[in-house]
Amino acid sequence: MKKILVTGARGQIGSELVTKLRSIYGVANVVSTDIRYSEEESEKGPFEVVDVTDEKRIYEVAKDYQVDTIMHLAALLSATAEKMPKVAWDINMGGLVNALEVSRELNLQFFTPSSIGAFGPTTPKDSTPQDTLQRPTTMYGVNKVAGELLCDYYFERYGVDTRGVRFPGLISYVAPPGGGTTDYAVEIYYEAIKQKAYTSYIAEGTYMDMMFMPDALDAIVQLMEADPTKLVHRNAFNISAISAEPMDFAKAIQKHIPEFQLTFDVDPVRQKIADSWPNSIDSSAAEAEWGFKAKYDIDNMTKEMLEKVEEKLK
Ligand code: AKB
Repeated sequence: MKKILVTGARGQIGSELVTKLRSIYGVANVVSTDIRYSEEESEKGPFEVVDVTDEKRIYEVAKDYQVDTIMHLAALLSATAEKMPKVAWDINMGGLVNALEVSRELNLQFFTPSSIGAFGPTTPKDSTPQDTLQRPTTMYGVNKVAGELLCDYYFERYGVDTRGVRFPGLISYVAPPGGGTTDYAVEIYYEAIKQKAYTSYIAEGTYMDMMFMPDALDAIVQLMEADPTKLVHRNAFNISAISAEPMDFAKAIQKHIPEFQLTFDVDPVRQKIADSWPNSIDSSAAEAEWGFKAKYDIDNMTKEMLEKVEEKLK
């Protein structure tokens, strides 16, 4: 039985991951932590305030609860990181090295997400291979590549069981993303229900990888449970479910809301980030080494997103 500490647990992934992990491993075996206190969160199960830039505090909580795994999610996303590059470096890299150090000291299994942002304009754009050129041009991407290498280093040098995936844009109706480049693919569903219209800050024809949150959560659990002898790669596996541009979302939404209208007002900062990322990544290493398989495509995801967002907004 695992005992897991989750950092950044109130963010977009953490809000759902903690619930999923508790349903598998038991409420008491998942310690939710975040920089912000939450009454609601502390009523659901073990919850502690942890600032990941404070290594001593991560150590204290990990030791007190005798966890055997850290899932380190606390990080700034791409668009926010571009606004505050130095803060992003401090949080994204400082938090990561602290969580890795605690994992080394206490001999813990370790997961942290990388991203399609770890690729750059010189990376092959279509079917981006698992092992390829990674020269990102954003602070977020620099953090993600350095993070992948750092996790490999802790595995090779200290034997820490580090594992990770390169997440595409994650789409969910539970918690909103904050400060990402792919956030339009969540906003579009809310606006489809509220206004029957959406203005995209990403230009028509800009393809990026996307995935519905249930597939992302399954991937984390599956990778962490995977037989280590089968893992050729560790940090981090390409995984994707959907390669789509804004019009693909509009067309999928129009199957349920025919009057839905998509217009464009491009944000140059986020567009530049999107243009530097792949159109579609190749998940075959994850499929071969630990059986990754997404259940959702754009159509079944859209149906569920529209139903759930409608219920939520009632
Ligand atoms: C972002 O847009 O920054 C994230 C990501 C793809 O890593 N959703």
